Amino acid sequence: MSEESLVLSTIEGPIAILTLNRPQALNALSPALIDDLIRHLEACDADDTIRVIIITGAGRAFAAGADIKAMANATPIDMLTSGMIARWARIAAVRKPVIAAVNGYALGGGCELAMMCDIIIASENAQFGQPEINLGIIPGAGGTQRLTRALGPYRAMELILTGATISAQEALAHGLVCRVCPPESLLDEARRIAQTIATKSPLAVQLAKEAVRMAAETTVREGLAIELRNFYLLFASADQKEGMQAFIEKRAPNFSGR
Ligand code: CO8
Repeated sequence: MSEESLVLSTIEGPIAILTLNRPQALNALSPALIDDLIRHLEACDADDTIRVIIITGAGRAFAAGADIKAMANATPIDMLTSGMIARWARIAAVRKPVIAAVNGYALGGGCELAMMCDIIIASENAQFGQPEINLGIIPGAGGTQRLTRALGPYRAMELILTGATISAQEALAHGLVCRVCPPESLLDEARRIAQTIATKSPLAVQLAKEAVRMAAETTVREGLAIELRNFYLLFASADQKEGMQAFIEKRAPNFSGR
């Protein structure tokens, strides 16, 4: 683990903890940081020993957005050709479950990054928002869609048009966040959730993630079709046989990932 890295990676058995590490810039998501994050995420996704990924931020922010200084003089063509959109799509394409442990500001691209994760937990001092309107732009990495699904159209519209932020408690009330805890116990809480997921069949976890994602990304009819396909598919796995046999034999299952 190098202290200079823009993303620090700690492996704890089946859990990888990735820490955004530009605290002096509130973890603003520069192209280099995003590239480093993608490199780590894709390495974790390819590593069979890792079951769950946690993303958090060093210092007082999760991430205060895309790097404004890096974008300030960009032309539309720069934005198009920089590969920025493709980069963000690679974050959302990770197959393993990703938990965002939001330790402070999650603004703009930082809020969008959290919403690309599968589970969001927050410390009591976390703040969520899409303040792009204050910069003369709008969210570009999914904020108008994912925040609207999480908060409902009226509260999301208010936040996106005014640039206001919401607290961890309000995010909890809306279901954007599933748990709020004191800052000092945030990572332990994320680890607890990750450990529980890590005991399940990784195949079932991956196919469940895909099916749940469909609920937000497609129609109910298409989502139901994916759910059914994945449900049937799991009956081809050794883990399904093991899970059901273990239940019948009143013992804990031993999932192999096959
Ligand atoms: N980009 C670059 N630098 C930042 C950013 C950022 N988003 N946020 C904070 N910083 C830097 C500050 O410039 C400052 O650096 P320096 O010390 O060199 O001046 C340092 O971090 C500390 O920040 P502050 O002094 O401002 O700290 P405060 O505690 O006073 O304020 C805030 C904290 C309220 C979080 C404030 O920093 C802020 O408003 N930050 C900007 C938030 C924002 O507007 N975010 C949205 C950015 S745009 C975006 O995310 C679009 C995503 C689009 C993706 C599209 C892909 C296709």
